[in-house]
Amino acid sequence: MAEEALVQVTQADAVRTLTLNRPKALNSFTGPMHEELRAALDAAAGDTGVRCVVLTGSGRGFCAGQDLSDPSVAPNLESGGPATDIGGAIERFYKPLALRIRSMPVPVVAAVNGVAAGAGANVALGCDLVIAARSASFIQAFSKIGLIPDAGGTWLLPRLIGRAAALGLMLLGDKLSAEDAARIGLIWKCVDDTAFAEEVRSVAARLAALPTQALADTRRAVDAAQQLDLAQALSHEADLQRKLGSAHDYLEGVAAFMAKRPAHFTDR
Ligand code: T3D
Repeated sequence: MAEEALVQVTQADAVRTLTLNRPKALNSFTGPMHEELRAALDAAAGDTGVRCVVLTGSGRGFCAGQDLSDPSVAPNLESGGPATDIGGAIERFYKPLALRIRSMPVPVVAAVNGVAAGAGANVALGCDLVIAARSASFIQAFSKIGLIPDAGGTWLLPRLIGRAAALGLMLLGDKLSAEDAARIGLIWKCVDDTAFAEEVRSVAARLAALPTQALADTRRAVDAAQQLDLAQALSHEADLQRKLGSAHDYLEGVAAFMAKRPAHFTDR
């Protein structure tokens, strides 16, 4: 019998959903799951029929971060010996994953269906929109096991919620409810569990119908602006706008506005 995929891939219209699928271990990351996720993201990036990606988890969790029982990263509890090179695992898996998500040519929605802990939380927070079910939660679990936040956490959290709140969450490692995550601006939205699937479907469909290149360039401009002064950011905006201004979607957007009809965006 074929082994079950560690990342399930489904498609509805132009929305591709990638579902982390190790529910018994709360979808925590192993090397093979990383490999499947990377391949699935690359495939979505290269498929012009995909205009939005949704990342979610199967079962009751979104992702509990690194699988701590994975011998390739766990310390040797019996001998008390050190772990293998954890930094190597980050360079090999988490860094490329965080950068892949951030450079996708389409918007990426994290649909956080349950607990998101450790690197699982930061992978979600690196997505463009984070929608969480009310029963979901976010935990910067790293300090509890003697590590620092990784998968981009130290970069993302201060930018999302400021240094004070970021350090509070990261040093104490407390569980943050989805409702509080939305209240402090860590995520886009918290929705009731009963409305969660429909909200994710509807937002993803809306994103898929919008001008894809402009959405990806909006993310690019926002990220670049973190490192630029105002004059540089204005120039970067001009460069991106120049490129978008000669694309089909701009022509279509303006034509649709003038004709008072819905726009049909197709650039990818
Ligand atoms: O190492 C490197 O490569 C560096 C990279 C590090 C990145 C990281 O992500 S470090 C942080 C790793 N994650 C954690 O420390 C979180 C560990 N998990 C938890 O604290 C809790 O499971 C949760 C708070 C997330 C959920 O708690 P709860 O009570 O709802 O569920 P549970 O009973 O703890 O977990 C359910 C099962 O999932 C359980 O297995 P069992 O007993 O039913 O067979 C548990 O062991 C398993 N599980 C949960 N998280 C992990 C895990 N198994 C392996 N690794 C996990 N991270």
